[in-house]
Amino acid sequence: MLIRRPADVLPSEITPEPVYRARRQLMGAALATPLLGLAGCAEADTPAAGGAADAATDTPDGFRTSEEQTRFANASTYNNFYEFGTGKADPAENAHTLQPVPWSVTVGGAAGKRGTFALEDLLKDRAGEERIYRMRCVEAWSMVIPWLGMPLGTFLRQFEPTSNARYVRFVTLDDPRQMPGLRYPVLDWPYEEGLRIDEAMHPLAFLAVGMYGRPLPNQNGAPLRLVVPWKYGFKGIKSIVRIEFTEDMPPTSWNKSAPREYGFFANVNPAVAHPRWSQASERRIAGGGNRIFAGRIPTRPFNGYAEQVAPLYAGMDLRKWF
Ligand SMILES: Nc1nc2c(c(=O)[nH]1)N[C@H]1C(S)=C(S)[C@@H](COP(=O)(O)O)O[C@H]1N2
Ligand SMILES: [Mo]
Repeated sequence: MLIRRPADVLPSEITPEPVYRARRQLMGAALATPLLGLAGCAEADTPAAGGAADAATDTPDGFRTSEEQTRFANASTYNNFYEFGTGKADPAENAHTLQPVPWSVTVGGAAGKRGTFALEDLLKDRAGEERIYRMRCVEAWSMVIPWLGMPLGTFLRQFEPTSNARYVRFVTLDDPRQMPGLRYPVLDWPYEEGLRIDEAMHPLAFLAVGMYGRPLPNQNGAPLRLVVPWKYGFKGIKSIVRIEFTEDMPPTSWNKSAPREYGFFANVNPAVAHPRWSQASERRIAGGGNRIFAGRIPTRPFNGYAEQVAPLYAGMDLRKWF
């Protein structure tokens, strides 16, 4: 397949050259061959003409939407990554201090294989995939992003979780030398998130190492970040250093910070308003021109992935378990 590189920003402009080259090698080892062999993904090169969300379709598995994609230039400069500041432009400006190579991930808890692993080794023999997902932030803006990576379940199963593994906990890097925002008590650092094990094993749950055919920019969560397209964006924890299989529901940063506003499940639900704003619609960031917001569109239950994921929540009161 051919992944077209957006012409407006060169990867070498957003990442210092040596870091970029090292990451390119990592990506090459992990992803180049399988991605080159991947068939049937021409849509990545040609977003639907007009790009109107209502004219667009998803593949039946939800793996790819034909909705107009957010430009790389916007997806990599309008970010939430509080470890680098709370302004939308702060992460792109400050995340150059993050060192995503080399990187290791520590795995613990209810699993047969625990320990600290070099990310390079964990990715070496994995097939890469591209997923084109909607991303809906709880702040009511949204993007469409082509991710590169692997299903979360595929990645997690290599650690042989036991039957006691009912949840998975993820933790972000906690290094003030690399993350200037950690000096400010905005959240109870490190950032942490979690999923129920069946959510984590769902085919739509994804671990990204790249986007738009290139390694993840630091500000988007290099070198490894979670993507859970049917949940609000804050579940998509960035720059993961620790994964733990647990018996109990793990604490999550935003829930600890404002339990009335942010729940553990955080499934996108237009019918349940945030205490301070409606979730019924969203501002889509897509297309070109000077306007970064393409317009307001209705928000869909489970962010448009209800067909795939609603069975995970059968019998649950989605208003109570927000
Ligand atoms: N470690 C960490 N992960 C994080 C955040 C953060 O502040 N720190 N912000 C979250 C929020 S609120 C959103 S909407 C997405 C934004 O991802 P993007 O900047 O790549 O679009 O990252 C999520 N992951
Ligand atoms: Mo968000």
